[in-house]
Amino acid sequence: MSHRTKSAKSVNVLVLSSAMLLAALPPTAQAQGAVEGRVSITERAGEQTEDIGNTIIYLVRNGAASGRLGAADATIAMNGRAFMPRVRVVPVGSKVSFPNQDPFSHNVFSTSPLARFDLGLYPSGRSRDVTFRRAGVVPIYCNIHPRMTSFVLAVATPYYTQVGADGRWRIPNVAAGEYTVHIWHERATPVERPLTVVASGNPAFDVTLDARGFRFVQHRNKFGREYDRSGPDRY
Ligand SMILES: [Cu+2]
Repeated sequence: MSHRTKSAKSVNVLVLSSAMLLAALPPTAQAQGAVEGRVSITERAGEQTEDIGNTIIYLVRNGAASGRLGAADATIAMNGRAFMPRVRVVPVGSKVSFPNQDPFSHNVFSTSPLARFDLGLYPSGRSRDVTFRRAGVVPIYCNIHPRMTSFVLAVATPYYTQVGADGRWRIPNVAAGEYTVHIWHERATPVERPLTVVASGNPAFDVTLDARGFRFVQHRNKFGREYDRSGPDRY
């Protein structure tokens, strides 16, 4: 028994010394840095940005396969005839659940070629889910309520975030290297910029998106037709 305790102790000491050794070494290929910045949107004259928090930022490493991504399951609730939140970013392979928190039924569907699905009509308190297996932006709707819209961005990288209500964002622990930064907002032209990430002292990465070309277009229902309350194909 005492012998066991002793060997466990010496293993601990060994682990500790290697950790100290690593800490003393200069930055290597394992170096990681934080990247942060601020997003703003150029709007048409007289219009103000109220949805900057729906902006997604993700970093894709140049010339490298994304490797195995850990799934990060997420939730988009249906509440008050809206998808909450409106925008979610998840790594490819993640499952997104759609719980119905309203006292009446909703439908959830997408006609996107990246993830075509129809979860059917389900009542209050029920939840159904979709696993997003391909990278890209998937618009999601309800076949009963034409104003209900959400977007899932499935990304092939572990480095992503959604910006705050003040437009600020930060992604910690990014492996040093060459990246392409992608900035997405539903009303703006998507932006891609190169970025070199170093272990410390990355300069602020500020971007202004352009939403002046945006025009709202009502999406079609899951049958590819206009929403019609009196029609026979509501769900
Ligand atoms: Cu609905």
